[in-house]
Amino acid sequence: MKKRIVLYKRLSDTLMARLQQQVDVTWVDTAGPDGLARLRDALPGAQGLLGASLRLDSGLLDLAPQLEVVASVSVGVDNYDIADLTRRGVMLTNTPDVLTETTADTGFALILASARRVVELAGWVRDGQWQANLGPAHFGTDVHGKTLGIIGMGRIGEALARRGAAGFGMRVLYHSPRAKPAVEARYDARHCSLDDLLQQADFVCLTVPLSAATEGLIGARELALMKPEAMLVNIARGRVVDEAALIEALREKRIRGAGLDVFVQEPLPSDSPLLQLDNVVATPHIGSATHDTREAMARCAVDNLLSALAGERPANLVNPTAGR
Ligand code: 8YV
Repeated sequence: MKKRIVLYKRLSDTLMARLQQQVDVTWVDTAGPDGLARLRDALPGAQGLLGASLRLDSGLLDLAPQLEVVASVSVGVDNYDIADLTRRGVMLTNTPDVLTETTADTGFALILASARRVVELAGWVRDGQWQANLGPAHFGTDVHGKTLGIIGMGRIGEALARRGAAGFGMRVLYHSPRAKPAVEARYDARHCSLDDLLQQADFVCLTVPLSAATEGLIGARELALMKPEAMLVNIARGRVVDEAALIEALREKRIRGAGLDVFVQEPLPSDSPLLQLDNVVATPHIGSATHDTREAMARCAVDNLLSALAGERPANLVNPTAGR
């Protein structure tokens, strides 16, 4: 008897065909006002879930008492109650590694776009404003040779350090719970306190996972420590930053600008004050969003799901004590 899974993130035809060979698949479109109701109707009897970006609370999990595994198409798992899943004996898997380089590219795209005012000035050209040679009013700031401050030195943080040190000759500072001697040796990076990093970095880049320890990590106090010519780049999660404090610091030009790919509320409302600021580059959570990488993530999630349903230990198990 094939096991049944609920799929709530679209897969390529290739991956869908592979999945349907092994399990019975119930596709649920969770978008729109009735999306959650459709998910609730599909959950009873499901042994597996595959998707992303949905908060699977206890109310939903209560509807799926036979659930064995949740395979997330993401590296971040802040939208799951891991303790609750573990108590229920439900394995949670994620998709690290496959998205590291693409997400670090996004981080550097935001560093460069923010520093050189690419979005603002591209709009200026499009609006027919380019009538003469540029003057200081339209100059940006250099990236090469500056100080890159990375908060969070995991896979993505290290990929950013490589880009900064090897690609742009940047001095690399980083803040993380533990020093990473290998990273320091490879990129001449220096482990420092959060305050030291904020006071010295020209680009402060957030790559930490969202947790109780990192929520609100960058607030008014931390922003006030940054140099007025410094820029903040967030490719982590919106709630790592006190968004109201950031808006005020940007409005008052207490920091030069921000490159943001994640927000407290996503999609970012069109009336967000962030979108009224010329010194903000806002992108719609495109961190891992390339064709190749999203296919690789989905493939990794399918591997994790099928492995777990076959009674094996999945490669990317977030909660190893579940299922025991
Ligand atoms: C997307 C991410 O949210 O992997 C993560 O944690 O934030 C992004 O890659 C995710 O890929 C949604 O499918």
